[in-house]
Amino acid sequence: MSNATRNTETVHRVSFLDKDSLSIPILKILQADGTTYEKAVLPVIDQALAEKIYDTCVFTRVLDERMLGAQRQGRISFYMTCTGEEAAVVGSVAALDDEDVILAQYREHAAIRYRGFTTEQFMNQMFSNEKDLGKGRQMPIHYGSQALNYQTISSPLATQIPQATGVGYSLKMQGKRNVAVCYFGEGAASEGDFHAGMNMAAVLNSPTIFFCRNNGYAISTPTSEQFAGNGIASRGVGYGMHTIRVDGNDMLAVLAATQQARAYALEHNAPVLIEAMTYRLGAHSSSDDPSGYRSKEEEAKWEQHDPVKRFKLWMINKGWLAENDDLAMYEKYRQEVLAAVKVAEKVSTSHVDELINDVYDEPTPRLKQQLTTLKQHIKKYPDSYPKSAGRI
Ligand SMILES: Cc1ncc(C[n+]2csc(CCOP(=O)(O)OP(=O)(O)O)c2C)c(N)n1
Ligand SMILES: [Mg+2]
Repeated sequence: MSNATRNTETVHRVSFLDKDSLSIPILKILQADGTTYEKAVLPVIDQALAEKIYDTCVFTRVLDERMLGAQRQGRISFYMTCTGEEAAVVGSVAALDDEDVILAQYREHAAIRYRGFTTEQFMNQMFSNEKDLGKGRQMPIHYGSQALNYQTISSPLATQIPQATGVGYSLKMQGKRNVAVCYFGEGAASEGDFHAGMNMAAVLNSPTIFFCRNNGYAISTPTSEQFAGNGIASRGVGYGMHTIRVDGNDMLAVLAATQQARAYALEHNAPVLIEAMTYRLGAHSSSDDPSGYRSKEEEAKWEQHDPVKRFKLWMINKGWLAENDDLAMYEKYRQEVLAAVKVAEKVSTSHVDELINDVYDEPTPRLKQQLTTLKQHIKKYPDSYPKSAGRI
């Protein structure tokens, strides 16, 4: 046959497939009480790795709590939390090599932290000051770091998906033993870019891990109103991709799936799709109020599945952590974040000329014109802009 259909089975009466024709199991390793399922095959993990994972979770919880507070106080303009999804993000990044290139959506700051992004770097970005690696030109939470192989977050949904396909392909062409890793939400998977990127990756054999955080919502839209199919995993199979669905609140399941996905992607020069089933415990962003579209009972149910608590119990069972060991960690990070806020909010913004630098090799005439207009505007309304922006 000239097309690429695989099976040659024929039937002689009409018989349709439906979404339940494909049964997709969920990988679960860790139980609610911190013990593992009897027949579970554990990921590769030692005490040092477990401690790094837990430390990243604690930092992320503290950062989210404090920075949402800072947003409420008017100190930063916007914030998004990862609360409830820490196992999906940290469990996956912990399976990677530091040279694997991450292209994230926006709720994966725990991953850049895991790679070594400092508290000061977080603050410089969120306060849009001149020390920010992006020179303060992006909204808060749009982190990026060339040194950490973490491409800068971009607000338009799903743009990172075809880009990740290209990054994975280029890593292969360069002969590197590394993969691209693309994080996205189930909502972003409704964009055309998702389909283009997935299909290209499968056809062109791009070693890319597509990691979907299926957290139940795209802002206020529940998954039941987003798609009628069997989640996102069914699409991976449709594109001819190695695919797995995991309990996204189970640190060990996510770690195991991502370790094996990475090994497979490298060995076969092929993409893998991981669908992590989780729940966005917080609001979509600091601009959102979930009470308008979901019940407190639903949230309370998911609070019972706290991924950080479950992993902590496992560490206690292993004898790698004692019940109250983390109190000091939480306190240390609270102090650290608070101190970093106080420093970063006093650092001046970049010179306004930086707005158009390194966008193109040379600023285009149109950009130069827009900058001139902006400077005139700032001169006219100096009180509406930070003093440092007025250095023109
Ligand atoms: C192209 C585009 N359309 C709409 C938006 C507005 N928007 C920002 S986040 C979001 C929801 C995305 O949901 P999901 O991908 O599930 O990620 P989650 O927020 O649940 O982590 C929407 C609609 C956008 N940023 N870009
Ligand atoms: Mg979502």
